[in-house]
Amino acid sequence: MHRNAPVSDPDDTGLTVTPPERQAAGLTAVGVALARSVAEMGVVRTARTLARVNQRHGFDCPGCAWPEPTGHRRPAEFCENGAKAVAEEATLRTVTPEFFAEHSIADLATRSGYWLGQQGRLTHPMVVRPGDTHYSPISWPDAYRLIAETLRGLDDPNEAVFYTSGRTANETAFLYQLLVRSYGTNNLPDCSNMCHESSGTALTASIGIGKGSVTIDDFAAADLILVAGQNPGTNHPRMLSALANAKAHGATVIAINPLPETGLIAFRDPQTVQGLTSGVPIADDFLQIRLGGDLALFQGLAKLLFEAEDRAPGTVVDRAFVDDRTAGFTDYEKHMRAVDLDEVLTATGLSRADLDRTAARLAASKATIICWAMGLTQQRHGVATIEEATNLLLLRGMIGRPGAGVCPVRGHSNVQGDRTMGIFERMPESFLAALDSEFGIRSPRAHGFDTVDAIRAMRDGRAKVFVAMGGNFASATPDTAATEAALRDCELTVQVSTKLNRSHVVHGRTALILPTLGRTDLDLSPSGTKQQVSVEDSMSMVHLSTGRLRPVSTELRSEIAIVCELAEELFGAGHPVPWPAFRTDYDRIRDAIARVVPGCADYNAKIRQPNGFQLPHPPRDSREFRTDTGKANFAVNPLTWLPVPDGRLILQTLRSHDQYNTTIYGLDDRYRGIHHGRRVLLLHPDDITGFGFREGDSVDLISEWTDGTERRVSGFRLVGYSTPRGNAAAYYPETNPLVPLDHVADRSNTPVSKAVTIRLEPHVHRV
Ligand SMILES: Nc1nc2c(c(=O)[nH]1)N[C@H]1C(S)=C(S)[C@@H](COP(=O)(O)OP(=O)(O)OC[C@H]3O[C@@H](n4cnc5c(=O)[nH]c(N)nc54)[C@H](O)[C@@H]3O)O[C@H]1N2
Ligand SMILES: Nc1nc2c(c(=O)[nH]1)N[C@H]1C(S)=C(S)[C@@H](COP(=O)(O)OP(=O)(O)OC[C@H]3O[C@@H](n4cnc5c(=O)[nH]c(N)nc54)[C@H](O)[C@@H]3O)O[C@H]1N2
Ligand code: SF4
Ligand SMILES: [Mo]
Repeated sequence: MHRNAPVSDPDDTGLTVTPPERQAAGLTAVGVALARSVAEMGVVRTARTLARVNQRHGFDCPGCAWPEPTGHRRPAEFCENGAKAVAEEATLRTVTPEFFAEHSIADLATRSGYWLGQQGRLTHPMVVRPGDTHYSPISWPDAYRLIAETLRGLDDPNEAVFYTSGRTANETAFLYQLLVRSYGTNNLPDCSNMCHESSGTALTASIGIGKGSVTIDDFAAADLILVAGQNPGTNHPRMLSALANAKAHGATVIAINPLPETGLIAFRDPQTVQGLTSGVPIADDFLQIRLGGDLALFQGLAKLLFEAEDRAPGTVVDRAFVDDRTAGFTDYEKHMRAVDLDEVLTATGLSRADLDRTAARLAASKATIICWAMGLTQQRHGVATIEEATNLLLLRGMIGRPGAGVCPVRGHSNVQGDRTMGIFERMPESFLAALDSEFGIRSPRAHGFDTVDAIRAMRDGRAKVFVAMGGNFASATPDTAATEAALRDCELTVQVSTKLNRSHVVHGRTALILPTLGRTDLDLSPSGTKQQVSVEDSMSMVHLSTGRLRPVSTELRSEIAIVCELAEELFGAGHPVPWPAFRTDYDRIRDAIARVVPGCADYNAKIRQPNGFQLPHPPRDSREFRTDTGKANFAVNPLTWLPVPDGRLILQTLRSHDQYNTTIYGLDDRYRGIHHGRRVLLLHPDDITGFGFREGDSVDLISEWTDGTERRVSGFRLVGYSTPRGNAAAYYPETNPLVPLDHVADRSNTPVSKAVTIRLEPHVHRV
């Protein structure tokens, strides 16, 4: 039982700080990956498992959504963090009923997320009822009955909320939304609401589809690649190989980031002999921008592009494309020409030379890609910022041609697929109508709750049942105190999970843990055949994934089985959806997907092609834009940025190299030189002294909100770091208590986790 798992919680007393590393990956990364894997699963299981990551007959890496190469696959198609994600799931440590008998919920509630995750895989369905101090085992049928009875007892189906985290495969996602809509609600919040929702909102308005327009092959064909608000060395490590390859083909790469992230500065590809010894500098240029300054940057660059067009008419603006395929250009041009460049310099903290150099590169490039992630989306003006990035590309006709386009780099490995399959509180009428006609149900039409609205509804007593298909809602969401109170107020909370986390110990009056198979686990049908699932990556490639490891417990059920069995209990015999058939043969689910989900015709055959298949994307495929105007829309936005209030700091909350969202693999952030601890605040050295502190001092961070309320987290060590003045950085989820629930992005309702106004106070040690 839970071999090698920590018995006591680590603290930060051993925290040390060294200079940030200059190069990402290389031999150290290989060593770290292997050591972690062997510790969790032993030598034999490690060898078997890692050999199958991202291979054609293997399983899709449960790490990020970066795509696999379409051509030749190397024997090791994974990165250090992919190996960590696999080891975390394939661990042989277990959390059994005996574990829950030993540890009361009150005890578990005092443990860190790191400790909880390190205990191992959940093995049995568990329940806690009002008055219980411990979780105790429950049979699967009793668990389903409990959920079904509670759901049937609600006054209105809209009093239930069904969350999804982005690891869920397409088949599960399709059935889960079908269950939820058959039950009668569109309350389908997901992790995307906290992640790339701003990208989806902006791209849908601008180009008519909320997904990226480039493929992995476009990288090799690009002249210029902008990487804005993203830390690929840690969060999408194999993207560095794609960038290195692009450079080998002559591309220029510009990093736009408040922090000099290690992987972007230099990268050693552990897959090549040369990469083990020498590094390739990835970024040709680094624009050290102020937090929230990107909208101003993109507008400033647009102004300079119009001035370049004046100097050499017909060379910068792609007139044919603009006239034929876009709407709103005249207003956009007028607005951009009026942009005040001095304000842009203040907003971005960049120099005029930075702007001129970048504009010249944009004007000269024949194929430009703009990549981005959370640095752009988790801003109050995130949607407008992404619209401005898109405007810049449209102006140059840089969409739907080789080597060019928009590239929102997705987080969770199947977050994009889940949305395609209907996990969205506002699916379009065409999808709902197709679903209804396929199954003979009547889906509700009223929009449901997204993540932030779901928390508000639970807080206000409008939602009483919370079901989560994966994820860690209690830790991942903003305003931890408010969210935890909202969850505790629920009549029932249900977590379908692989690993123990905070959301199991912050629960409703009755709570269930339903342990499930992960991506790496063997999933056998009742007749003994290997079941396969499918996923979609960040570039709309859909392919199969097959788990092969023997599950750590015979009690684990697949997510699909759990959804089907719950539906059978909830709806009884005679429901028009063939739940039992879906449960035994996943091909049947895919046949239904083929008839309901746009672009999925012939799904079963197409996912069995060697690379799977690519979903249609009208702007990419044929420069068609299915927007309200039938053309690509130039958006016009006011110049918005983030001044730093006097005596205050703007805090961004981000990931260390040793975590996957709320799953903490270890306490090191190697590339940034932080070791054995996570409670650090990275700050410009002059700000540390300016506020009267010294490096290494311990401080409390207090966020201030417009309604006068304050939120505090304690005991963070000050680390001098290269970041713009007034801009600080600290790890999530430790800092989530600071993000007010109402601090959300305009139009996408995404929590603004990259711009929280804080002040510092010396930390007073309580005796
Ligand atoms: N190993 C690992 N891989 C992961 C994850 C993980 O936790 N661990 N999480 C997955 C998920 S769900 C996601 S969404 C992605 C997240 O991938 P990222 O978006 O790379 O994740 P963050 O750590 O939030 O980093 C945000 C980056 O944006 C920069 N930034 C912050 N604010 C601004 C700004 O205003 N302007 C600009 N230009 N830059 C800014 C930060 O300095 C940082 O480099 O990664 C996925 N992959
Ligand atoms: N302050 C701040 N907050 C943020 C962010 C930020 O940058 N700053 N980032 C946001 C982003 S981008 C995201 S995506 C969210 C992440 O939010 P979530 O997706 O909710 O959180 P994760 O930490 O990825 O969830 C981890 C848990 O998922 C479960 N799990 C893992 N694999 C499986 C599986 O195969 N099946 C099932 N059923 N369960 C599984 C395990 O129990 C594990 O503990 O957090 C958001 N919150
Ligand atoms: S880049 Fe992402 S998907 Fe690829 S191996 Fe690494 S973590 Fe897994
Ligand atoms: Mo994410």
